[in-house]
Amino acid sequence: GDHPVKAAVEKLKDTVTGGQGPEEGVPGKPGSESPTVAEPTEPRVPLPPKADQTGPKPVSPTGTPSRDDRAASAQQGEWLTTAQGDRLYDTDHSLKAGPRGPVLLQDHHLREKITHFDHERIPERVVHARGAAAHGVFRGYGNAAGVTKAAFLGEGMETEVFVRFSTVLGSRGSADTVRDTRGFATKFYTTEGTFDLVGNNIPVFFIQDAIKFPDIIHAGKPHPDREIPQAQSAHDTFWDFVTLHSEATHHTLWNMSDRGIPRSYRMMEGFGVHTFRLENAAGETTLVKFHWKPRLGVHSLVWEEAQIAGGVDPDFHRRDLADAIEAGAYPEWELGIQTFPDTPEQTFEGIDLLDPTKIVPEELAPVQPVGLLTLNRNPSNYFAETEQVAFHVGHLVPGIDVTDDPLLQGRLFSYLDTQISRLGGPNFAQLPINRPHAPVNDMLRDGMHQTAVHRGVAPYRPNSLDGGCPFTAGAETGADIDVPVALPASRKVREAPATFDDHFSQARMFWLSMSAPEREHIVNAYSFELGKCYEQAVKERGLQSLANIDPDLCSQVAAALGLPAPAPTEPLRDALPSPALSQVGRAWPLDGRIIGIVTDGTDDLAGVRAVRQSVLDGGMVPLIIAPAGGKLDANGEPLTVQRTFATARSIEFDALLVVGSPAPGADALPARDAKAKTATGPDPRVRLLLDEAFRHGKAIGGWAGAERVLEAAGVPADAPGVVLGSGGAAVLDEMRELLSQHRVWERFTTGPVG
Ligand code: HDD
Repeated sequence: GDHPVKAAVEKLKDTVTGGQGPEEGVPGKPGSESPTVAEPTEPRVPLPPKADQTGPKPVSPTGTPSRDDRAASAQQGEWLTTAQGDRLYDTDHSLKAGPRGPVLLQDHHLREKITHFDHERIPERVVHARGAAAHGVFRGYGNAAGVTKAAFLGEGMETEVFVRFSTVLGSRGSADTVRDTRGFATKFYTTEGTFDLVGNNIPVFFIQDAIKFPDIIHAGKPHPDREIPQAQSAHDTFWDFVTLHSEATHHTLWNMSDRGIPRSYRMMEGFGVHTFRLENAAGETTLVKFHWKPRLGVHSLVWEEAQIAGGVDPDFHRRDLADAIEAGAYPEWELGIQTFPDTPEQTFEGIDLLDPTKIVPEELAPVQPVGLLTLNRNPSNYFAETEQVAFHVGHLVPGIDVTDDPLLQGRLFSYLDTQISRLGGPNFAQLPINRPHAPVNDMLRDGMHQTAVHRGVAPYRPNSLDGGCPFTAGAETGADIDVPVALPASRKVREAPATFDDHFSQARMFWLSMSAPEREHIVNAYSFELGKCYEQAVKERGLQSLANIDPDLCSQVAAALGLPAPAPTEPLRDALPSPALSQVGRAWPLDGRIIGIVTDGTDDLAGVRAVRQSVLDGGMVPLIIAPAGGKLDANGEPLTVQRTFATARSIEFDALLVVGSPAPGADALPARDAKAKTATGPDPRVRLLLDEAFRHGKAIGGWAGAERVLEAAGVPADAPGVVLGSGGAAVLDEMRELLSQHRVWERFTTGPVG
C-alpha cells in the first residue's frame, strides 16, 4: 500500500504538472534499491508560489530595484536544500553509525537545522509585544494642503501602508482581549520617505515625561518575584504607581472604561496622542493632533466576554482582523486632524498642547478628515512582517514635524535604540518590511546583518573620489528642511511647567461624558481591579484618586470594596461633558457583524436558508450553529454547519437568531444522563449561548417556537432587544436597528453585568 502522504503528493503533482513527476534519477534512501520510497519528505515538484509569496516590493536597501526578485523571495527551486544550496535526500533521520548507532558529529545538515532552530526567536518587544498587522493603502483627500506640504496627503495620492495593532503589557503569546491600552502604529511608505504614526487607541498617556516610561512599565508588567500576573493591570504594583503618580489618572480612567477592551481592532479609534507641528509649502506652521476614525464605529466588549475570549479564543482580535480582510470586508479609517494656531504659548482654550495627559475635546476643535486608510492584505509571514516591523516616531516626512512635548522627545530616542537589541543591529531598515519605498542613499555602512553590497570608495562627505556623490538636496529638490522654531529663553531644569499640574479635570470630563451603562462598566472595572490588590493602602489611594474625579464614582467603588469613601483632596473642577467621548447613542454600519443562527435542523429550514442569505446581503456574516457538524438538509441544497453546540461560544456573535427550540446534541451530556436530556428540554449549551448573549447586551431574535428555549435560558421574551416574530425576515429587520447600536444598552443599567 502507498504511504498516504505520498498518495496525496502524487495527486498534487498531477494537478500541478499535469502528471509529470520529478525527473529520473531522484535519489532514494541510501541502501534502498527503489527511488520510490514511501517517505513524506520525498522530493516532489513543488506547488507554484502563492501570489503573495514574493513578499514586499523588491527594492534594494540602496533604493535601486534589485537585479531580480530573488532578494525578496525566500524559496527558490523545487528541492529541499541546506542553507548553502546543497540538495538533501533526507531530513528525517540523523546520520548515524548504523540504524541504532550513535549520531555522527559530522552531520552538517543536522547541526545546521538544530542550530538555526535554537536561534529562531528574537527578543520580544519590551512593550507592545503582542500584536497583529495588515497591509493596506492610504488615499489622501488633498484638503490638508493649506496646513501641510506632506505629499502623501495630496489629493488622490495613494500610499502603501502597514499597520500593526497591539496590546501594551502582555508577552507575545498573551491573550488579545485583556484590559489594556491598544497600540495603533502605521507605517506610510511615502514617496518622500517613510512616515510612522505610532499611536494608541487612547488619546492620552500615563506620564508627561518619557523619563517615567520605565517606571510605569515596570509597575504594569508582572511582579518581578513570581512573574505574575500576565497581561493584567489588576495588581498591586500597577495601582501602587498610578495612584501615587496622579498624572496617570486620566489614562487609567480610559483603561477602566470600555475603551480598555475593544470589540475588534477594526472598531477602535486611533490617536497620535502628542501634538505635532505641520508646515505648509509657504513655511507656515500649524499645531495638530492626529486621529483615526473607524468606519464601523468604536465598539467594545463587555468584561465577561473579554474573560471568556481569553480562554476560548485568546487570538480573538488577531483572528477577527485576518478573517475580515480575507473575506474582503476591508477595515477602513479616516485620518483626521485637529488643528491649532502655532502660538508661542502652545495652548488652545487653556489646554496645554504639550501635555500628553490632555485632549482637546472635539467639540472645541473638530476632527477634519484628510484621507482614508484601507487595510486590504494580510501579511504572508508573521515573523518577517508583523514581528520585524520597526516603527519610530522620528520617521517623519517634509511637512510633519515634532513638538517639544517631553514625552515625545524621549520617544525620539527610544524607538531607534530598542530596534538595535530587538532586531540585532543597526541595519533593520534593510528588512523587507522596513524598506522605504522612496530611494535610499545613505552613508551608513557595515554592521551586523548588512545585506546591501554598497559601491564606491567614499562613504563620507565631502568627497571627490566618488564624484561628490551623493548630493544633499535643497528645498526645491525635496529636502526635509528643519522648521526654524523659536526657542524660549530659559534655564536648564528638571521640572515640568505649572500647566502640567492639573491631573483631574479632564478625567472628570471623561466621567461626566459617559452614558449610564458606560459608567456602570467603569465602576465595575475599578471594583474588580482594586479588589484584586492585596495592599490596603493601595486600595485606599485608589479611592482617593476616584474621589478627586467624582464622588459618585468613588462611593460606588468604595461600596464594592467595603471601604469608606474618602472626601476629595482637590476641589472638583467644573467640566463640561464631551459627547464625542461616549460610544453609546450613535448608529453604525453593520458590515462584518457576526450573526449566529441556532438550529437543530428540524424547524423551518427554508427560513434558515432565507435569513442566512439576507444576513449576507446586508454585508454581515451568518454562522449556522447546529448540534453536530456536517450539513443540514434543507430539501435539496444542503446548508453547511459552521459551528456546533460544542464549538460555539456566545462571544463570537454580535447577535443570535434562534429557530425553534433546538434539541440537545448527542454529545450534550454524559450518556448516563440521557434521561435528563429529554427532561430538561433544549441543549444546555444553547441555553448558555442565550444566557450569555442576553447578559452581554446582544440582540436576540427567534421564531418557530423559539420562546420555549428563551424561557429555558431565563431570557424574558419582552426584554429590550429580544425580538420574537413569525418568521426570519421580520425578525432580522428589527435586529438591524439593534445591531447598529452595537448593544442593547438598556440591559446594563439594571444589574451588575459587564
Ligand atoms: Fe511606545 C512600542 C505607542 C510612549 C518606547 N509604542 C510602541 C508601539 C506603539 C507605541 C503602538 C508598538 C509599535 C509596533 O507595533 O511595533 N508609545 C506609544 C504611544 C506612546 C508611547 C502612543 C505615548 C504617547 N513608548 C513611549 C515612551 C517610550 C516608548 C514614552 C520610551 C521612553 N514604545 C517604546 C519602545 C517600543 C515601543 C520601547 C517597544 C518596541 C518598539 O518600540 O519598537 O521603543
